[in-house]
Amino acid sequence: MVRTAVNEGVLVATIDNPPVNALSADVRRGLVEALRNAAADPQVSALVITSSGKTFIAGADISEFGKPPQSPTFPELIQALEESPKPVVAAINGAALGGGLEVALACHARVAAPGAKLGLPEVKLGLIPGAGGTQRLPRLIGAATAFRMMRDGEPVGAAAARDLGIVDIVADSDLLVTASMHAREMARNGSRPAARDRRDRITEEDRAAFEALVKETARQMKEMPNVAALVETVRAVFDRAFDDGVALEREHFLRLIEDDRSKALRYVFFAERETSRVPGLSKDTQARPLRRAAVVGAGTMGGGIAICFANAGIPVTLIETSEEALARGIARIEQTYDASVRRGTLSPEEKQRRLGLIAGRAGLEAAADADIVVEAVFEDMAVKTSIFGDLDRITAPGAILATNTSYLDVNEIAAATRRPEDVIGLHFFSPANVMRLLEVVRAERTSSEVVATALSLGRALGKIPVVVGVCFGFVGNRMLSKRTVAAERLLTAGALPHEVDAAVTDFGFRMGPFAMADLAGLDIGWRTRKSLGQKAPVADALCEANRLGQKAGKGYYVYPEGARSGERDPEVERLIEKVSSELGIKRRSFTPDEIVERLLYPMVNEGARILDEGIAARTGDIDVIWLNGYGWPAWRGGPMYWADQVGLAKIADRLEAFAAETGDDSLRPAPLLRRLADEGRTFASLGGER
Ligand code: T1G
Repeated sequence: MVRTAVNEGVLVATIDNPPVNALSADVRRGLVEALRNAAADPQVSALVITSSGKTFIAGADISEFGKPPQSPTFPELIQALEESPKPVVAAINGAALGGGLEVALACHARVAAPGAKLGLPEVKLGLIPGAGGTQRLPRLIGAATAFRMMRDGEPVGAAAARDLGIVDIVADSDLLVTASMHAREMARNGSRPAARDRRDRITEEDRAAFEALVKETARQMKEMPNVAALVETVRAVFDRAFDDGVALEREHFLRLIEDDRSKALRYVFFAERETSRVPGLSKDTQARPLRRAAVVGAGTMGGGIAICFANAGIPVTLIETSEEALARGIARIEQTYDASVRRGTLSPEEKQRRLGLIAGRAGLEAAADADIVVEAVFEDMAVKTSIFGDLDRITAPGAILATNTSYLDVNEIAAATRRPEDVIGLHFFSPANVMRLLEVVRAERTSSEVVATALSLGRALGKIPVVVGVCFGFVGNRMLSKRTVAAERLLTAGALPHEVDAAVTDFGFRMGPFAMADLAGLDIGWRTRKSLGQKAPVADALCEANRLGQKAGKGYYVYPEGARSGERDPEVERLIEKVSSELGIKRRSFTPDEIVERLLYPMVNEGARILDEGIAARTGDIDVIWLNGYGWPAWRGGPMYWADQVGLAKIADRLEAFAAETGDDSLRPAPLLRRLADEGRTFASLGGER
């Protein structure tokens, strides 16, 4: 766990705890022992702490949270570092995050490799730094700058860390040599500066800047208790002694560790990484090299997908049927990049470089040299099967043929080719260059190598790829369709759009279902319902009245010229009441809690069916899909995690009541949900079991 070696009077302690050198109890023990040995060894004048691998220290071992703390605790390690009678230098060879950076801050100097990243991301886990970071970092770089780093949880690079005052030296040559030389120099001049003693950055100007940032943070403080705690703890830098500040930090940290939001966010952290474990797919399955891609269809989705490839540095041919359609698609891509340049998140040079990776062509023959083709034309099976038949003929053997369909049968598409083993679904979410979720739809004949290639590609594109099976709507849209039916039913039963949307945004979503429908356009759902012979009386009536959403200036809401969001429209409310009357429904009011139950329990029920059918490998995958594709609030963990907190027995009983009340048998508890409820179990208790 911690290897030590003495070299010319410097004891080098190297942490070796793969995969990311998390600060487990063993590592903490090894470091305290190295400090003790160094103090007792007259041949040792100083210490250097470093790690093996590409990460310095990824922080505390998150999997240890909630378990009884093991000695030495984190604070004991920090104290041993700072009080070491011999100077201790951190040689930061890679990411120093959370407790990893706090260890470095407790050292007397910090030397970083050029590619190192340093940050305190605890806020993303619903926590605050818990090993002195909220007190030491402000003393090194000022409270305002430190607060922003901790509030946003984003790391900084080595050079920026030096400019801020976190790092003393960026070692352009050998990190260990540089760090050891610095340690010897400190030993020679008896220097052991401690961050805790610094006061020069804590000024009235800094306090003003800090308080201004706090004002900007009001919404986050209201929504997340850890952000409020962070404000109070950093403010202590101005008003309290160091040890009091550390005590306050510790008090908040220990309370937040038990907070339900933090537990959910820690669950999400592991669930997002668990998705890469695909049943039946060996970790050693080699991905195919993808040197060039092609995207068929330069519409909103196709253009967004082409941007994903270009952003990842993969040359991509964007294919349309005509030069005019192509020109429109390329123009839309340029507009997207121009917006990033305007926001300052992309340099003009980088924009040009990425545009240079996108070659627009008319005609499918242009896909001939692609290692992977992603089809993103409209949702018509005849069109898709024709395109795949052509691509099968045009592309080289071994080229992967992917469809971006959001609900059609990928097996049927694969059957249109002579290479079903090379056909897969890559379901991007709109806007494709923004949304992190990628549903990787594994068809019956898709080979393991193609699945492995899709997973590797998804990560290269900066996505979270989740493997799902073939069914109507796969996982996300299949569950969404249940919420959509439930939302429509609430309208005819007595609720109004703004009441439903308010209940959903109060639950934690950024947008409610009706505002979302107006944004996406009501005609998409209308076309799908018509193709399936389904009815949604209110939504159909709105479409028939040409109320197609924001693009039409009105949908469930009305959008006055230039308005930033929709406003209630009495005309819509009269239309809804008329539909209820025609259906013979006596309208009644619904509480926000009832609205949430009626919308989300049917989704959870569908998730249970999806699990039972093997369309998703585990409950965590379903949660990751909803967190990254549909805006489920991360601090609630995802629909299946949330259902476990509500209690499956309660959900099953309420679903029985909904089914009886509506006569809709599909609302009856799915067999798996019923079984778990009767056994007093949770979805989480399933593990890999189905
Ligand atoms: N604890 C336990 N396991 C961890 C871990 C951690 N801190 N970080 C990563 N892992 C596991 C992860 O689950 C995965 O496992 C494997 O390592 C590779 O991770 C007191 C309280 C470091 C940038 O929030 O950001 O310190 O799936 O796929 O893409 O104030 O991991 O292989 O079995 O992400 O190369 C604060 C979390 C903790 C940093 C590397 N630290 N980690 O990214 O690998 S709280 C963090 C990361 C804390 C103190 C507080 C990233 C990474 P498996 P990976 P990667």
